[in-house]
Amino acid sequence: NYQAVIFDLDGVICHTDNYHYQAWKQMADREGIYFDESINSRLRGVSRMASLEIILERAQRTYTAAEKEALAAEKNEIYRQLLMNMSPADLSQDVAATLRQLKDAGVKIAIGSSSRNAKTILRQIGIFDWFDAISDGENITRSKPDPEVFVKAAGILGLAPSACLVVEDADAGIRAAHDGGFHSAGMGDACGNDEATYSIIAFHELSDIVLGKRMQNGPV
Ligand code: G16
Ligand code: MG
Repeated sequence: NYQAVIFDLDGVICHTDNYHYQAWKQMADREGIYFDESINSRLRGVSRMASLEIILERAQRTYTAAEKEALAAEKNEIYRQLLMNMSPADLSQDVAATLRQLKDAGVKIAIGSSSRNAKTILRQIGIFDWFDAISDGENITRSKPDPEVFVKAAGILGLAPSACLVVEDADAGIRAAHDGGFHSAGMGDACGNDEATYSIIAFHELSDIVLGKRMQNGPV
């Protein structure tokens, strides 16, 4: 059994990929840089500045550090405007019911996200105060696949990594969990990741895993 579950945010608790895409796309179009959905999928779980570097691989010229800061800020302004469209309707029944079930069973729940906008998103969808710990882009110096964001979440909970399960949709997040000594459940893009302890299709599968009713995948 696990004493806590640390959830990635984007792609796990809710879906903001399309907003990230629209915001980066506006910035890229203005700069005349080619950008599409397939490049966007490489940005999953990656920090803002690292995402910008991936987008600039297609740029026709080099950008100074100050110009990069300005582009990232421009994208974030557009993104934050789009986030204002989010509401409790963006929280699925499956996620809401599972979180409640875990809390009712006495399992602690935490967020481990690369995003500096994590708290805004949690407030928009109405679950900010459900969590026992929030570790996000604001309190880390190294982005996933570095385990820092999850190690800090476990630290706030006062638990060892071995007592926590990490839930992730990105390969970088599964690697971070693995390297930090956490068991993990991979979903979405990370569903087939063989470094993950479990693979899940539906969120409610977490109840059985956390409450000790389900076996691990093969050796990891
Ligand atoms: C999320 C997204 C990434 C995004 C990153 C930083 O990570 O998956 O695409 O680049 O946050 O976001 P922001 O620009 O808001 O700081 P996660 O870890 O929640 O999946
Ligand atoms: Mg994610």
